[in-house]
Amino acid sequence: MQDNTTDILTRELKKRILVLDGAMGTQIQDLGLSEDDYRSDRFSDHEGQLLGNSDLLSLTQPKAIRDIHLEYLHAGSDIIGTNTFTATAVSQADYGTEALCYELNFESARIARDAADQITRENPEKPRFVAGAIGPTTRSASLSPDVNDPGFRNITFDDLVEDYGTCIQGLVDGGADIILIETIFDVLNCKAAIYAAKKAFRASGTALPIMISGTITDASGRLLSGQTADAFWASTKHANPLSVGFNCALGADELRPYIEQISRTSDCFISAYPNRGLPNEFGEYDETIEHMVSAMRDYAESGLVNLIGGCCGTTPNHIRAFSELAAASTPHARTVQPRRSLLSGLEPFTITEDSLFINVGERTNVTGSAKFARLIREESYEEALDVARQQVENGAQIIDINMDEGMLDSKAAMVRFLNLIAAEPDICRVPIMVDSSRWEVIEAGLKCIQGKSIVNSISLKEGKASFVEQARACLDYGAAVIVMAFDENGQADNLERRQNICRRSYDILVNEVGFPAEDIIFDPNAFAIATGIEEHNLYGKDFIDACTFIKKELPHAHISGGISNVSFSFRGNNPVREAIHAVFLYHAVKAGLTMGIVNAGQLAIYEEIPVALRECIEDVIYNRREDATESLI
Ligand code: THG
Repeated sequence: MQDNTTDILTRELKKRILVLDGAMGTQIQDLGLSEDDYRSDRFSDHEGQLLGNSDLLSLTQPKAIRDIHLEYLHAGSDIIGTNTFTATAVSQADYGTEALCYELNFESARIARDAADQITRENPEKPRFVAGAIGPTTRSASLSPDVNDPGFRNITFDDLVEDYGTCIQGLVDGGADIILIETIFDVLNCKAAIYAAKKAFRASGTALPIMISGTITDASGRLLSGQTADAFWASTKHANPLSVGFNCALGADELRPYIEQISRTSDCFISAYPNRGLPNEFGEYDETIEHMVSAMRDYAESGLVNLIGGCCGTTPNHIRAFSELAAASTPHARTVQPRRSLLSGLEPFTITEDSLFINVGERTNVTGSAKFARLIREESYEEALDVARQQVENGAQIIDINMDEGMLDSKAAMVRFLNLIAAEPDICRVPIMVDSSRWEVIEAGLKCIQGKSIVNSISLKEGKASFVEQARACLDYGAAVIVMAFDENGQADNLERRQNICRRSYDILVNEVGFPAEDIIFDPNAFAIATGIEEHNLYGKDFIDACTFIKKELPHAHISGGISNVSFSFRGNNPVREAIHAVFLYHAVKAGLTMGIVNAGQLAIYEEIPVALRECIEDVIYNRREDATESLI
């Protein structure tokens, strides 16, 4: 039944523009209900006010809610949203009704289901659907409510997953056809909802389509948490949503550029259900229906949308007008996107097959920088943030963060630092690479980041089962992965093992886990060269040859390496180290290296390195002479 509904929905969406409903709040207000009406018999003894808890009406005034749904259905809504916008425990706690969460969602879905089914029976040619609405809550997982403590949070990802999980289960059990995550102002909250939905779908064996709708509340064109429309798409694409779009906010006129933007970058159906303009000083909406309809007509005529509806202030009359408009318009044709990795901080970052070399800043690593290690140990987080900021200023397009040190509580340090970074737009505009050899540290980090990050790293080190489990988790959190050439027998240290492990990892990820190949970044182990140990003589050449192999044999995957590792035996001699990095990069990039973890401020240029030195380094890298290392020294 459920799969069938999804098929029908998709078919309808290809054919025509579907109409959502309008505001529930405005309709409820018009009823002029009293405190006693909100309570009914069931909550007559409840302590504290219940007036204003509109989702509670699904339990106490179910007929009123059903009638509002019917009005919208009669006006032409194809999809109605459940009366559950604030039916999370976080929001219900304001009324002391948080224990009702499951029931509120279940009953609200049931009421909407009944109403939709009744109207579908009357006219089976126009099937009606129920979208289970998930609101943003009043709390924000990536913003601090305390201006004096930007790293503070009053809600965590885990809290939200649990809360949303209950809501989603109620909506699914009550008969919703779709999960609609709406009015998203903090994309980390949305990612928690996506995570909860995937978990709930797996547990119940029913996967409903997901619709995602953000809200852009200011003229800078960003969500409240700072992301642009494209970054928002990059961060939520892993939900594989049926639709993405925007609702609420400034009204149809102001929303248009962002709808246009996301219709170009995403590859799913596009939704738009704006407010009826901006409210006046009394909180009322004055914008005329004609005005809103003419703005929406422009959306439709420009081929931008597949789903239209109204948010705050809109009424069944709006929906009636939108239905006429929809019937006379052609739907947006989903944009076909090239295969590419879409990452994000506050801004999007795209990796394609022809991307130029990408700098990943290495300095925010307690094992790679004595200074950064000291700052973290001493809890000098302000200065530690400066290290990150300098990396970005010096050209790092992604920053690697590593807190793996025995003396540290790595998990706590990772969480603290990432929460602080989230308050620094000049740092968190770039994507983050969460670097740890401990999965629990990586997972704690992913729960703090609203953007699409890179996990550094996973591998077959502990066997296939945990590799698969971690890869699946990356899909649930929405992260790309670095896969190290490492298996049950250890780290690959020759070309053949590098090739075999990368291929085996790729096959498992792509064929068994369903991981998008463009979100896989192989690291074929950049080891120190010129160490004087004979077994190390091919380390440089094997890495480069492994790049050639990956590029050719493992389609769409990308390649990374820890470049400063290569020069480790020249520690203390920075000019030579930098020359080695430049020469090594020059050849590795030619062989297909996509990105390198580097000291972003200190990259020398191949052509500027004295020829004699350059040749010495090339002799070492390619193991061209017996005395290569000696002559370099
Ligand atoms: N692959 C992947 N991730 C990685 C690595 C890799 N993460 C960590 C590391 N290797 C890459 N990062 C660094 C960071 C710093 C240095 C080397 C690699 C480094 N630091 C100087 C030193 O130790 O001599 C500077 C010391 C200081 O400033 O105190 O060389 O390979 N996936």
